[in-house]
This record gives sequence, structure tokens and C-alpha cells, in this order.
Amino acid sequence: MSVTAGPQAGLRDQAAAVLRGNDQGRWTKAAPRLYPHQWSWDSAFIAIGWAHLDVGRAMTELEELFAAQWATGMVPHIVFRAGPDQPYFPGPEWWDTPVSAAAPAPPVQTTGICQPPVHALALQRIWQLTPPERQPEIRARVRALYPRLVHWHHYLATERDPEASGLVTTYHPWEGTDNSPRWDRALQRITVARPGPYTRLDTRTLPDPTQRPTNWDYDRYLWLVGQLRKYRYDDALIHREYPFLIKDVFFTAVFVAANQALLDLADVAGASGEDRDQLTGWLDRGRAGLGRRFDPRTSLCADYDVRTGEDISLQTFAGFAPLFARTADPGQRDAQLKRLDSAAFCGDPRLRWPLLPSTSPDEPAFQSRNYWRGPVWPVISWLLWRSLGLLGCTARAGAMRRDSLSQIAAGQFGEYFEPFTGEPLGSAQQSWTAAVTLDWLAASPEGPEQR
Ligand code: 9WN
Repeated sequence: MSVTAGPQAGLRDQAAAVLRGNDQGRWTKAAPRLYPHQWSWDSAFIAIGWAHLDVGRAMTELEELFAAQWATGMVPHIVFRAGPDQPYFPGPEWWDTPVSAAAPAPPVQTTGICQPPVHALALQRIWQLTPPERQPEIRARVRALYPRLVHWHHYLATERDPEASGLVTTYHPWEGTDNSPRWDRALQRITVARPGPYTRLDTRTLPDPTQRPTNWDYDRYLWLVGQLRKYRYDDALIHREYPFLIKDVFFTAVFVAANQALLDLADVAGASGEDRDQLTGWLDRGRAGLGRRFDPRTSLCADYDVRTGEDISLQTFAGFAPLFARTADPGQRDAQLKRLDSAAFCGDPRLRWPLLPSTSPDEPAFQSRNYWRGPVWPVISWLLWRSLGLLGCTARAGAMRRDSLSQIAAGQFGEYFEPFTGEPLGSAQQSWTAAVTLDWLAASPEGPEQR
């Protein structure tokens, strides 16, 4: 049931205006100036937003992204689509992806890494929102795109998990949550040859240094890109030689949820028995892998550094991977729900709204304004809201939806939010923030749709 009366109707119009303002016809800029290209997981959230305005346009967003899929199945983290009048650093020349035979042929230009696979969740949401009169058209488009999503998942389950551990290996902080303290130790042990002279553009667009990664971080990000390029983005070589390999529990949790979403869509898409078996296998293996990363002492899941064999045991949003993955283990679920509302997370009395901070204020690395080191990110709240609702925690999900809408209504569709003051930070008019707003406004107070 839709909730769009009164002030919420105004918010809906504003959210729609953000998407339309960033719309480039067949793809949507992640943000007006800071992120002028098509980003992978942004696009998935954006498609969910478009689905509330025009399901055909929502499909186009995903189709355009998957047109840049690599031969390996990888969906690249950025597809460079904006013209030279809208510069972004680092651009295609830093990535030089034609060194890989798997990269799409020119003129398509992309990066050589990927981001969490929210796309299946988007496809499922589009289908849920398709009105009966458009179902023949959209069903045909879902059927055409579905094998590409299965190929993408196959890449993650194999090339990104050669050990078949159920846990996805990430190669770079830019594979989702840039300057999260989860990467600090792995970055610290890299002795960086200087990556070469470069000029950051993000700090020109957003001159407040308290909101963005440091130059120390950027030196390492760019040096790592150089290493990936040296290994020609070859996954086997990367696993043998490359220094930054992390079993990322949050990325894995999104993968688990995405496998479930593709299974839910299997009949609509006419999926083969083989596809269904594979998806079920990846889903089960992912849940089991996450189960093994759960630490009963902290009630959180820990990432794992493949190179050093060390656990990365920090108090961050990623620790709630079992909740994001809708764990089937009631003990883990209850422990996580308790931890979620503890004083280290949503129960901190200083929070403006009881929403999950990207890093716990109890963590020494916490910084309230700095990107993934403390601020609240609406898209992370959306993923958690969806899982909680589907787990049947309807009251908790409903409160998260209500508080998130209050946060966004007060904050110009910010990219992220200072947890104590609620100040919007990063880019204003961020597309994915507008997209999840549209979805929340249309959702029932009790939680997301089951199918
Ligand atoms: C690098 C676009 C992207 C998001 C990421 C977020 C941020 C880029 C940057 O913006 O990363 O990819 O320049 O900082 O961390 O999650 O997809 O919104």
C-alpha cells in the first residue's frame, strides 16, 4: 500500500526530481557533479527508484549497465559514460582495461573491479512493481537479462571464490565501501611505490577534507589499480600475486540475498533446472560461509585477510552480514538483533536517529563525518530494512523506514549523514538516496513485499 499523502507526497516529488535531474536517457549519474558516470550498485538501487516511476526505464538502467559486462561475467564498478566536460578521477586511462581480453570492446570504457551485486534485488523489485498491462513486455526483458545476472553470479561464485568457501574475495576498497576501517590493516602493510603524479578531483568538488578519504588512502587505492593493471585483471594471477585479497562478509551477504532473489524470479524468467541448482548451491554455501565467520563473543561477523590469514574483527555495519543475508540460524539472528540495538550501534543515545552507523562510535577508527568511518548511509539502511522485514521483524523494520525517511526529508538526499547531528554530507541530490526514498514511501509500514 502506498503512503504518499501530505508531506510525503512532497518528498516523493522531490525524490523523483532528483532521479530525473540525474537522468541521462538510458543511464543515471550517481550524483550531479561528484559522480558523473554510471556506477554498478548505484545503478541497481536507481533502477528500484525508477521502477516506481516507469518500469521500462528501470529495466533500461540495468540493461545499459549489463551491456558493459565483461566476458568473465564481471559487472564493472564504473562504466565511463559522461563526456570530457564532466571529468572524474581516476578515469579510464588509469584503468587501461584493454590490457584484458575479457574487457568489453571500445568504445565501451570501464574500470576493472566490481561492487556488491544488488542487481538481482533490483530486477525482482521491478517485476513486483510491474502493472499487469506491462507484464508481457517486462517479462520478455527479464528473461533476456536473467542469464546475464546468472553469469555475473557465476563469476562471483568461482573467480572471486576459488576456494569455494562461500565467501566473496574483494580486490580493492573501491569495491563498495572505500575508506572503511575494515581495510586499514591490509592497506598499512602495503609499502607503496608512489602511484605516480595525480590530481584528485573529488576534493575540489567537495573541499571539506573531513568527509573524504585521505591522500594516504588515495596513494594506496591508485597503487593497487596499477597492480591490477599489471596482472591484466586476470583473476587467477591476482589470486596468486596480488597483495590485497579480503573475504568480505558484507559483499557476501548481498550475494546471498541476490541469489535468493534470482531463485524467486526463476519461474518468471523461465530459468533452467541447472541455473536453479547452481543458485541454490551458491546461496547455501554463502550462508554457511558467513555462519563460520560469526563470532559468538561479539555477535558480529568478521572479514578475513586472505594474505595474512588474519580475522578483521571491527565493529562496523558489515558485522551484521548474517542479518543482511537473512540467516536461517535463529541463535545468530537473535544475537545480532540484540547487538544491533546495543549502545555500540543503534542504541547509542547520542544518535540523532537510531540508524546503523557505518562504523560504531565505540571503534577507535570512528569519525563521525568521514564517509564509511561513521556516517549513516541510506542504502545500507535500505538493505537492512529489507532483510529485517523479510525475516519477520516488522516492528524493527518499520521503525528503520520511518527514521530513514525523517533523515532524508531533513537532508537534501545526501550521500551519507552525520550520525549524531543528522547533517547531510558528501554529495547532495545523490541518486541512490532518492531511489530508496521512493521505495520506502511506497512500502507498507510493516515492511517490504514478500515476493
Ligand atoms: C569510488 C558512487 C560511489 C559508490 C561507492 C562510494 C563512492 C567512489 C568515490 O561513490 O565511491 O567508486 O569516488 O569515492 O563509496 O559505494 O558506489 O556513488
